[in-house]
Amino acid sequence: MKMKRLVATMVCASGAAMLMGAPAAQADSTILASMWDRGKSMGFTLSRASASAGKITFQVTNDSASITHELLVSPVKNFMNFGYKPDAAEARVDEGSMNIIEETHGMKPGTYKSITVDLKPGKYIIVCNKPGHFSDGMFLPFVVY
Ligand SMILES: [Cu+2]
Repeated sequence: MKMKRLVATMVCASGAAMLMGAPAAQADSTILASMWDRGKSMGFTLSRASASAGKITFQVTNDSASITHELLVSPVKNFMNFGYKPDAAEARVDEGSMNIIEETHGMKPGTYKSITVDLKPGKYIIVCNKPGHFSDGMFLPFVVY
């Protein structure tokens, strides 16, 4: 438990560093998304945690050395309760409960994919729904203004 909290803090710190280091000329509608895992922890690092409404491009890289990940964009009403239903047999979220807007599908380690979505203002969750990955914390909030 203590370990998990430490990892979450480290992820936030690296996310903030990336925000400060983002080139000024980069359009705010382009999000660089890294999918990673280290030992038992895994997650996303996004270049921005929010964007203006409209067309938003996620440039997704799987930076894992050995694990296939995916990026799903899912709208939620509330960051404290996503309203997701579990698919216990598959150890993941029941995708029928996620209102998925777009997804990369499984990406092998070292691969890159770009997806563009047209998002209205609201709250979204960026999720990897490979078995066990959501429960291991592989999701992040994303806000559209
Ligand atoms: Cu994953």
